[in-house]
Amino acid sequence: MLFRRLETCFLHRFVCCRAGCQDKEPLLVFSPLLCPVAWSGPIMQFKLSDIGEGIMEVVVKEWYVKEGDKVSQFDSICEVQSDKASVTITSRYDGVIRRLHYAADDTALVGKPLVDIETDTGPEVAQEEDVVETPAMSREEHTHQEIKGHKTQATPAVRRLALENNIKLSEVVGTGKDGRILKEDILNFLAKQTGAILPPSPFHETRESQRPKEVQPASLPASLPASLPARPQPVLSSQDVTEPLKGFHRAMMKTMTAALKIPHFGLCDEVDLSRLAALRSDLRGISEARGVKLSYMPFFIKAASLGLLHFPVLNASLDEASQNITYKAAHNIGLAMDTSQGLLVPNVKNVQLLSVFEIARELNRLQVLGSSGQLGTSDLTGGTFTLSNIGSIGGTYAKPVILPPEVAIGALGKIQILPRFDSNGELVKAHILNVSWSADHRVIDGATMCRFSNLWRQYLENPASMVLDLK
Ligand code: CAO
Repeated sequence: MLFRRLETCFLHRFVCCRAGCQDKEPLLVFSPLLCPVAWSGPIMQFKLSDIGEGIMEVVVKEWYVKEGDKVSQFDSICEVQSDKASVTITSRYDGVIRRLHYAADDTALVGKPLVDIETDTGPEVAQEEDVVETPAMSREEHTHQEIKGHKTQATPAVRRLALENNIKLSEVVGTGKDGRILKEDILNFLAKQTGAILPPSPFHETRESQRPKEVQPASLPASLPASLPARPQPVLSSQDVTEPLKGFHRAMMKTMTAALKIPHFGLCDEVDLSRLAALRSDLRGISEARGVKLSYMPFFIKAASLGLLHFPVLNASLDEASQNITYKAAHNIGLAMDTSQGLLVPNVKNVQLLSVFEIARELNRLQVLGSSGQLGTSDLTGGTFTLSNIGSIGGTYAKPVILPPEVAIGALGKIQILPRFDSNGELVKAHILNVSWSADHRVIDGATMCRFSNLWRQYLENPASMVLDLK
């Protein structure tokens, strides 16, 4: 919207709430972009820039500022949520917030103004064009959008340190109050990436009671979610409630509607995990001493990857439009995760190159991020095959739905101790797991799915055999 200066003088009587202005009558819709009464700097319209993944709109989850607030560069302004992930928008400018273009829960459009900031650049008078022209989206602007699940709390200095080291704050777990990211967290993150041993930290912005944690792997299991969320509170309502689907729910609707077009082939089997249960209990202590919690999942994931080496068609992606199938080199194995934000499917990248221990470590990291709503886009995209361990919640059987463009998925039920006959015909207590596979029947036939399942089962029933095939 264009305002000429004179028009603005007139308008400001109705809309101006700037300090020093005589007329405080708030608020029509528009701020006094060129109010001459307390002029201090040009007002920049900050557009919501392209956040990739073809996302065109987001929901404004929360504003961290209100009109009239002072902000500095890199201060968090708001959190928006797309159907893929959450993004925290940070300020590009030092200045004062003059207008929020949306209320919380509104849908904001990529490319449209999000917030107006009166910048601190002195008394220079902005040209009209400067006021109304939004700066072109630039690479720099992308640095003001961080993908994560909730507000990232960090000081500008910490943000700058992250930026300088090319670290996404969304991937750093904050150890400060309320998950605040400290300089030590950035340094620890860097150290883990580079294998460096940290010097004693020169930074002391930490509260005394919140001494930075040293990089001790053994501290990781303690930060893992103790258990999955308990029973939700009962809701007794006197009337129906209708609300729009937003964020991840909207994504789920879109993905699952697309999945419905896929002709699913289903195959179920049971796996005797008795030997794996014994092996895991042997390895658990060793793994925990090295700072990593070892559940069954890393074995399930590694066995799947070993199987996929023999059946690459199951680790493929299908492009319906071009009728092409792409056999993926990387085994980026997704795992359905029950998180604070609902069902998400982060993936462990390049499982074909990882040991069981490395998979467990990565899984621990994803669980910590998932439980604090901090899974980032890189964790949530690029999956090539999925496992859904519903058994950790308690279900015995499930019918998994393929996550397009992937072509196969497995659902794992609850491991139960059940009576079975061993090879000598003796009745034994066996650790039984039910698995249900779904495959895209347009490209995968039942025999292939069944052979893969057999191989996966063999690896898990004789876990020592995995050692032979590990790289
Ligand atoms: N049967 C019995 N016990 C199981 C189990 C199973 N299938 N899977 C896990 N467990 C056990 C683990 O071994 C662990 O016990 P210990 O502490 O004795 O080792 C305990 O349950 C908790 O495990 P966990 O959930 O922390 O870790 P995990 O690696 O097994 O699973 C994850 C990780 C992310 C898959 C799981 O936490 C989760 O979110 N599951 C829900 C998945 C889901 O929602 N699926 C449905 C998708 S479709 O809507």
